[in-house]
Amino acid sequence: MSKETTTTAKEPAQRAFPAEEHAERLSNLVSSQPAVIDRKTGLELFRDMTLGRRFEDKCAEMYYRGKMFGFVHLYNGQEAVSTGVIGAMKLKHDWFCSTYRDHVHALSAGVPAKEVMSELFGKETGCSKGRGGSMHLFSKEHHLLGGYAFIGEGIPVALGAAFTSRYKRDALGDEKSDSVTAAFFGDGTCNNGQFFECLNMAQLWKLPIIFVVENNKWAIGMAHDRATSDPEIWRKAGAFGMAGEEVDGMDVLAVRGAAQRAIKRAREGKGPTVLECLTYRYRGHSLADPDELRLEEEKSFWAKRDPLKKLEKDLTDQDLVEDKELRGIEKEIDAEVLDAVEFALNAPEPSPNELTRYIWAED
Ligand SMILES: Cc1ncc(C[n+]2csc(CCOP(=O)(O)OP(=O)(O)O)c2C)c(N)n1
Ligand SMILES: [Mg+2]
Repeated sequence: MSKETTTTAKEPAQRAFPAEEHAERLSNLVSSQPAVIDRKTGLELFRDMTLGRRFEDKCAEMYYRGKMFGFVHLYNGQEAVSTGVIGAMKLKHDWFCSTYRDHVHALSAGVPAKEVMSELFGKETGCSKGRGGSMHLFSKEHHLLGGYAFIGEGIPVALGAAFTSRYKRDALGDEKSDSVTAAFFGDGTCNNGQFFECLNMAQLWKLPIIFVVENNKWAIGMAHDRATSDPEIWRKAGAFGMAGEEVDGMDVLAVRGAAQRAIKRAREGKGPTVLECLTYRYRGHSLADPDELRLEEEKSFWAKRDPLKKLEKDLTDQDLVEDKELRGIEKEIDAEVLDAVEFALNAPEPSPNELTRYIWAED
């Protein structure tokens, strides 16, 4: 007797546009138990998401004006994931690991906008002292384990941080060691071996880690469901006996609710979670990408689900905030982003005499 399993995934050709699969999944999503928030938290979430959005818009402007060099990958559209997950964690206590699309994760983790902007300008005042640039943001102070240009490269690094947290408590007897690590990466990255190897190790040792998959449907120009055997990435957790959850990644309260469940599980020593957030990037893969592959129909489907507008509606529907408060926050953020640009433009370049500095740790 043999057993057979079947997949429910449809053939890509049956769909009107590649991201239609997301639409089907979103409409079938089992109740995602969104986070319940108070007014203060609502304003913090709005502030963080607005900073993420406006910071990235300013980066695009600076890049096209020739102030920023190299590859720059923006996060517009995905803000609810960074804010939803990092905003539910303890800053400077928990750990975060990013990819080349790292500016907004750094901001959510508390790295000041002027330090992120300076880094993008290659200045000494940048969070990586101007040596990293857009894809390599690090901050020891803010527990940002880095942005990584190679896909999947950060996942084992994040696993190491989660292992350290457990080792300190279980082997070295530090009972206060309960930090959780969030590793962010994309749908395309989940087809790489490191993803599976790390899932195995994390579950074997019940490590306090959340594998946050930002499924934006595309890996550069490759549509997700053309590249993977089962497009529902959260289900792959099941192969390792691990918890997995899918969530509307355009809804910050839904992401926060799911993140809170995963964080609780991790802090209590119950192990890791794969959290798949269904989201979309509004811009091309990088600012060098003319973004000609994706259909207008698909883009407008996602534009209607804008995460900032969704949060604004939730906050005003619940009578938690007034419209003018939100407009006031936007003005403050615009000023903060402009300050960051001024600061970065006027900051010094790293000295050529210090070319090899920071290659090794200094103490
Ligand atoms: C190991 C490795 N292989 C290939 C590449 C080239 N590459 C850069 S981005 C990318 C797509 C990644 O897509 P995804 O993980 O979905 O992240 P997204 O860009 O959508 O945020 C690829 C294949 C790379 N950077 N590293
Ligand atoms: Mg992707």
